[in-house]
Amino acid sequence: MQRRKFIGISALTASLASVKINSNAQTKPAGGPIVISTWDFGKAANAEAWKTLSAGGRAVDAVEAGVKIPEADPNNQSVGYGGLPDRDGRVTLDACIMDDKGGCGSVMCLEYIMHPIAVARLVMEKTPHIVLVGDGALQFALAQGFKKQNLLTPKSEKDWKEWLKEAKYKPVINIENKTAFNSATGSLASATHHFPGGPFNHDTIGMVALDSAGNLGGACTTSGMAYKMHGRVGDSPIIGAGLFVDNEIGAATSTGVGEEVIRIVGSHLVVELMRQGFPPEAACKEAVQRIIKRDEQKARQLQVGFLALNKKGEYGAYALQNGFSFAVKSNTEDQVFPGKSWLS
Ligand code: SD4
Repeated sequence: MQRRKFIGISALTASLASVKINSNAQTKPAGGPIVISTWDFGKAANAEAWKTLSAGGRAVDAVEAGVKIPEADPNNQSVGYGGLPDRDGRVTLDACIMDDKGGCGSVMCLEYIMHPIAVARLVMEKTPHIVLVGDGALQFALAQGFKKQNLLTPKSEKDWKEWLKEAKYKPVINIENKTAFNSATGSLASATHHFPGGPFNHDTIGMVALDSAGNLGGACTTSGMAYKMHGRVGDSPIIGAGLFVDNEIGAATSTGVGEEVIRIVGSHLVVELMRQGFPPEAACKEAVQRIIKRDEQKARQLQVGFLALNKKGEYGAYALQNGFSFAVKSNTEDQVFPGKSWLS
């Protein structure tokens, strides 16, 4: 028994050593309440979530309220209203939510509803199921009183029509321009969201929080990859891929090329690594390394980022490419950080 325990600890120590945690890791003890979310627009979403957390509310309520901000923002072309459509011009949304009791709900390929996260929450709470897709998800949403509306804004329609001229089907996530991260404002210049020949085609909001009662919650919502095939679903609404919450250990979420995240069931992997003793940033880094190991050449061409929070309120992030950013709000912090990455 003793020997087995020793071997277990030695193996863990060795694997942690191989991770080579950067000395200025953003894995700082923060304690709860705390909320973290992907990208610079996470800051406004965190501010909304904070209203619930600072009033002693539940993490699951905070994250739902928080991610509704980018969902309703017509200028955010990657989440909810104003999201870039699929190749057929249809805005199809993916979202999932998890609470501290192992509850989870998800909607995939949902059209016409501005707040897919709220529908996912009701799937969790009002049905015996976890996932509803397409027409079934819409039917459920309408029955719950959600309003049907056109989510394709004139700007997104114009961008799609521009894309149609060449209609190059390249579901490749752009790699942000590393020089454009403004650490003073915590924002990525809009130019980074464009790559030659087209508008940016990603940015999901993934948000995880720890409330003052010490409970975790998480939400993830997106319009997915721009100009995707109709019916394509990424990692974001898949429990364990785009989001995972285990109230004993921690929570994680992801952004980037969903197909790569699904292959490694990324967010679940990050949480399981934290269970083994990895700090959040090291857990994210190890998950990124799984993607690199499978196909290094391919990994050079795409972006995936993970964000994690453990039960102690420590957080960390890691991405394939430079340019990933994440926002943190706690009693002591209200900032956007550039995420560390494999490629600089
Ligand atoms: C997807 N992971 O649909 C999403 C897109 C995304 O940053 O996160 N982009 O694959």
